Amino acid sequence: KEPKTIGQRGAFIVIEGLDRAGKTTQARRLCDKLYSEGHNIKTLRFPDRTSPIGKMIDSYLQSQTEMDDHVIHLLFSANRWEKAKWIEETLQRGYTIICDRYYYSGMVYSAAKHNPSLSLDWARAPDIGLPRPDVVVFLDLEPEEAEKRGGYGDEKYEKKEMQQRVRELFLGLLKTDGHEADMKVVNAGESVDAVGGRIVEKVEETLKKVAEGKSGVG
Ligand code: T5A
Ligand code: NA
Repeated sequence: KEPKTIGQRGAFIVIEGLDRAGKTTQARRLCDKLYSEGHNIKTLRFPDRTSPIGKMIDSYLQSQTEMDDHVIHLLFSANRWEKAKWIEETLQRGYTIICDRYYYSGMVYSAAKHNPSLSLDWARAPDIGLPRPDVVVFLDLEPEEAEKRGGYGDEKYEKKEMQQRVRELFLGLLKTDGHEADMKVVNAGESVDAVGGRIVEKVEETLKKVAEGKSGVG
């Protein structure tokens, strides 16, 4: 069918949050909703575990491979750069992209390790120049609540102390000027429907801005 947004670029929507905050669940719901309204949609997730770099990341996250903190950080970033051109082109073709995690996760998870030579600024550097989102929805959840959800504890970073530091760093990004996109916080502790409704509110504001040519990024 004809794109609803023909002649106009799509919006770049990023869903961020702690492990188990419901990012994948909500990204899928949002995709279905926007698609049913006639938008052209593509989805993306990071890490993309399908590429050769993604396979190295997967092996690290499953504790099958050990890596220096800087090395794994740069692989996560490279994994995004692998998709950068595709993101630009897809937006230009009028598709809205819904992306499950992006460089915000990249920065905060690495900086949360408290490695003295891996500051938040160092962590940000390799991602400079990647396509900028029009909106970032941050799903905020108490690590205690996250722990109660299915599957928690299987992967490398799924430990309460780490998640607590990650949350503090995410919330810190909200107060930092110049960290690009408009970051919107949604309480992820409510029901799937309630959280979904809040996300749609935020995203509709952004879609309107993009349609009016008023979103400065993307
Ligand atoms: N990472 C990632 C980095 O260190 N650097 C980087 O640059 C990047 C991109 C893997 C790890 O990699 C790190 C961060 C991570 O530690 P991942 O592949 O995104 O990243 O992780 P996953 O394990 O796939 O996903 P998450 O654990 O983050 O889960 P989601 O997607 O937030 O949550 P979801 O939707 O799968 O839901 C989890 C469970 O909760 C339930 C769901 O049914 C499911 O069982 N649930 C709810 N329960 C109650 N109420 C709600 N509102 C619920 N919503 C979902
Ligand atoms: Na996920």
